[in-house]
Amino acid sequence: GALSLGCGLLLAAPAAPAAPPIPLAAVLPQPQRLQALENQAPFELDRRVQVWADPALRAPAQALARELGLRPARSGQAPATGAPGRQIRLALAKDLPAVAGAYRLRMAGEALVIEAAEASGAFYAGQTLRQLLPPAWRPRGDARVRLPAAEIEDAPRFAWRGLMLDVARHFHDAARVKRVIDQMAAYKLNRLHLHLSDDQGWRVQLRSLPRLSQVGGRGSHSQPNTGPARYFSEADVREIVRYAAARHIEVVPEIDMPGHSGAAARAYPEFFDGRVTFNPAKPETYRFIDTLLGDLVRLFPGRYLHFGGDEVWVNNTRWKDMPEVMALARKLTPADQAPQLKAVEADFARRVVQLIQKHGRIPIGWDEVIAAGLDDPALLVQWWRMDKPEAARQALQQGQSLILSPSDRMYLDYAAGLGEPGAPWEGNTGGPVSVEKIVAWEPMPEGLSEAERQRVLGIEAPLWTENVRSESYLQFMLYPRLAAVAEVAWRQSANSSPAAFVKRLAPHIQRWKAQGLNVRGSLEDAHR
Ligand code: TNX
Repeated sequence: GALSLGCGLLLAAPAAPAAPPIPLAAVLPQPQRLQALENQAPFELDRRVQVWADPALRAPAQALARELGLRPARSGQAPATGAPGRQIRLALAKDLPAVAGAYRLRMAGEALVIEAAEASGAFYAGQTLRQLLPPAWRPRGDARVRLPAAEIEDAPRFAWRGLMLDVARHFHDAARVKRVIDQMAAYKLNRLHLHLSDDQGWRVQLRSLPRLSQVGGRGSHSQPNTGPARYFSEADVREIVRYAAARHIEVVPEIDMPGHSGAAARAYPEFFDGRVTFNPAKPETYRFIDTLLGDLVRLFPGRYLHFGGDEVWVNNTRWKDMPEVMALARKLTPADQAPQLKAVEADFARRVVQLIQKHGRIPIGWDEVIAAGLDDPALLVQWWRMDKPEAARQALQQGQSLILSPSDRMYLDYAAGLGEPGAPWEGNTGGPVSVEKIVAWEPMPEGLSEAERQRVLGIEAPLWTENVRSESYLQFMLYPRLAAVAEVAWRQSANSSPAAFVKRLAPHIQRWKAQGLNVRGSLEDAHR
């Protein structure tokens, strides 16, 4: 720091002590290769550092400059001669593994160099860098941080690194969702699956079917069908999608069908069974779904559309009491067999898959659709029933791709283990789900062919919200487990013990607390 005197003389003020960085070993998720450069000088980060970027990496460079509180990035190469001073440089590299998100970060002496083949890699390098900064660090005045000389080479294991948020049981608004996106980005997650509809609420405004949100948006799990309608407006959706995309996160909308559809049934009962399940026997039902999907794809620009397909039978459909549905069952079942509603379930799902494909999207369904008989290889299957591994295997054998969400490792609505409420039903399906249990998980099933392994796209952790109303409880359920989910999605293998992972978490918990998040640390936090 320098003190300017009236006569133009500059007097050096004693420099503020450098804040200690977070240890390299604490970076989460674990980078593929991380090496301290023992004999080289540290890189000092303060507000004078300049950011330079290849034009192709301008967006992540600007984001990084902003996040670090530095002046906007400049395009091109720093001047080779003269005294350019300390710099962060973002450059295109061609010698990195051909995996989206790969990057190299080298910091020593005067330069911190980030190399990537595309923007997401540079963005993730920036997230790694941010993690090394002390929790409440800001580049003001004399503040500086001395980063140890090091080289990191990194790339994700899985292309699908997801979090699902149930905004149907209890609505969580766009501002809340954006705060979750901030943390997903910090830990390099890249898919945000929004469970937009269920029995308790319909949470997205669709232009052609206004009653879905106006009527179906009323109520929640704790206050069924009462109170003002709560849902994302078109503007909310655009803002969430834009905010996520700027952080290399794709939003995956889910409309659950044919079961779990009670909210839509309140709005347009003519297409339903009188309760919570679509009427599969009416041609108008499919026109309704077609209209709904058309509006949805105009709002959500991503590649995927999740149509649910789970728990049709758990949810007590009235199909067997509906003559037109039984007639359809007879038509779909071989003549020598009793009419089967399972055939109706499969037929419904097939038609919805075709409609989704007509709208140019890749369909995703929960693993129940495999038992129902869907074998279209274009279908992406989200496996959650940990006690039904055969469904996951069958999907792979049918040439389908998989997202792994087994409830015993990935269900964040389950208690984390300290005796907080969690979900009353979790005992049957593998809960509670602790940080240790998540990171001890090797997600790739054994005995797969190479082709099958390629079709295991990754993992996703759902946060169902029957019991999650407030943002503080939402945070309690998400943190720190979100970092454990990210670890399993990104790391190449479980190369450290769960206990070691818990140690690496410590500075992250400190940072979350500094950010004001309700991190699960003690049972009392659950009840704030
Ligand atoms: C099962 S997982 C459901 C959800 C519940 C969840 C609660 C899935 C596809 N269906 O509707 O919220 O259990 O743990």
